[in-house]
Parts: sequence; structure tokens; C-alpha cells
Amino acid sequence: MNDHQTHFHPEPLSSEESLRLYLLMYQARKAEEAIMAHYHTDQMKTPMHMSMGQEAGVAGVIAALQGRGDVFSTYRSHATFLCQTEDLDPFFAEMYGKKTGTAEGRSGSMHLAFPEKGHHLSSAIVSSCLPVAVGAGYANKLLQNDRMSVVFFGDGAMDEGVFWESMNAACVFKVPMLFVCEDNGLAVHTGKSQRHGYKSIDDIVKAFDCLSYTDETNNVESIYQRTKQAVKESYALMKPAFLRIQCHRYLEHVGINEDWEAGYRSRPSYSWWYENDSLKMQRQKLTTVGFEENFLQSQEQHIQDRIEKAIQKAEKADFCSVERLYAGVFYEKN
Ligand SMILES: Cc1ncc(C[n+]2csc(CCOP(=O)(O)OP(=O)(O)O)c2C)c(N)n1
Repeated sequence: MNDHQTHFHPEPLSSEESLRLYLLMYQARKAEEAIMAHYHTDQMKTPMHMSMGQEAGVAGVIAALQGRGDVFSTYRSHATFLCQTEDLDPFFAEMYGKKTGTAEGRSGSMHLAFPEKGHHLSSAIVSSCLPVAVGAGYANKLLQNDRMSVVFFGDGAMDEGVFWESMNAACVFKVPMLFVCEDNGLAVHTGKSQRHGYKSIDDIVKAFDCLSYTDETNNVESIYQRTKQAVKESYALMKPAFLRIQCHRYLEHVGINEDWEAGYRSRPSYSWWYENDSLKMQRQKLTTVGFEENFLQSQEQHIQDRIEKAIQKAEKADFCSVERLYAGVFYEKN
């Protein structure tokens, strides 16, 4: 914990904020459950890197930015995209490869982008969004537009040189922005101890001239509060903020299934994460702050209905024309 974090005494959340956080996570979780239910039809021609289990970090951070975030993400970006845009139609259309998708169906699950709604980029190339986010953060600083660049990445991104260059540049140029490390401890099947030549992400980040925060609670409200603090302090001190969120990836690296039989991890060692599932915890919280069961169920049903409608629309939509297939693709003629 950094010195400034000892003064972390957040205001209690309003019941509306608690509800909003839950519904953001619920939408991401149910959208992925719908993918799991429909994937076997083989109409979604895209590999799936599922966010399931990691929703609290994404919803907490994005909600804390209150619409002022410029979001950059990884290929594991279903939750990021849906929490930022709350737009199910282009999301599912892209999964089905249809022209109403975010990239006219040409890029699939790993490259979701909707700049008009603040979700600028996701990429299959590990770490590649980091320098772009630093550039956006620097532009925001010069423009004084009250927006905040935020880049989500996994602990595996720290295995890439460009991570260190991006952190360095953000610190040297005093860019107020958020680096959000979704630390699930794995790069595909390889744990941190086999990849990192240092013992602690928190300790090594503290050597930079930036702010650093850690959340290991899997509690969306805690992450929301911590991000609000990080945003405030990042602007006040004109420094980047690094937020490490400990999390657990529920499913296989790529695909819609569990993979305990692969042998690189065992379910019992993750029992805490299932007992403290972020959605389960937040739903319990909502009942303790007075939301009626009927009301919560109707809110959930509304989201389920929107997901079903988005899938139906995506199934019926057209593919983009052959002429559009290479539109926007950069190449040089010899
Ligand atoms: C530049 C680059 N190097 C290697 C890969 C192969 N690769 C795909 S996923 C992955 C692991 C990334 O782990 P992490 O960043 O922690 O993300 P997570 O999958 O845990 O969300 C690697 C090395 C890649 N896609 N890009």
C-alpha cells in the first residue's frame, strides 16, 4: 500500500450506484453465457477470449470514469466493450461476422472498437494498446478536455518491452491516465513466477514516478471507489496511475469451456474466487440495501431480453459485401 492509500476513506455509495455496478457486470456475464449457449451452432466464426470471472475490475473502473474514459483493451474485451458502450447490437453482430458489427463483421471478438462511444481499440497483439493509450492520454492532457485514457492489460503484457516503454513515457510526460493490470496470474498456461524476473508487480511499479493502487477483493464497489480515488489523484498530481486488480479467469485461455483437465491449474486452489464471485456478492449487497427481489428480477430480465433480441438481429443481418472486405486494410504495393 502506498502512503497516499492510507488515507483511503471513500464516501459510501448510493443505492443507485450499487445497482448500476451490478447491472454492468450482469450484462457482461449474461452476454457471455449467451455466447456459450449459441457457439455450438458455429455461426459465430471467431475465437472467443472470455472475460468471465474478471467483470468486477472492468465494471468498477469504467463506471468510475463516468463516461469520460477513453478505453483501450486487450483481446479479452467483451466485458470492457459492453461496460463502456452498453451496446449489445453491434457487439453480437460482430460476433456473428455481420455488417452491422463494430467492424462490419471483419474483425471478430478480439478487435472490438467503437470510438464514438469511447471504446477505441482492442487488439490481439499483447501490449499493443499501451503506447496508443499513452498517446491518447497525452492528447487529453494538452486538450484539457477532462477525459481520461485508460488501458486494460493482463499481467502477461508486462512480459513485453513496450509495456516498460509506455510506463516510462507516461511518467516522463506526466500523463494523467490509468494503467489497469487485470492480474489473473496467467499468460495462456504460464504462471507469473516463470515469466517475471521480479517478485511483485506492486513493488516494481512503485519504482516509477507514478501512483499505484492494488485491489484484491473482487468486490466491484471497492474497485469503483479505488478508481475514483486514482482518477482524482492522477489529475491532481499530473501523474499516471497504475491499478493492479487481482482476478481469476473462469474459463480456458481461448474458448468457451473450463479447462481444469489441461493440468496447469487446479480448481480447488481457486475456491475463494467462486465463493466470492463478484456478481453473487453484489446481488447480496443490493438486497441488503433494500432492493426488492421482484425489482431486481425485472431489471435482470430486461437485460436478458435485450441480449436475445441482439442475437436474433445478428443472426438475420447480412454479411458485408465482397468489395468492403479490404476497406481500411493498409498495404503497400511493390
Ligand atoms: C506480441 C504478442 N506476443 C505473444 C502473443 C501470444 N499470446 C497470446 S495471449 C498471450 C498471453 C497474454 O496474457 P495476459 O496479457 O496476461 O492476458 P490474459 O490472457 O491473461 O487476459 C500471449 C503471450 C501475442 N498475441 N502477441
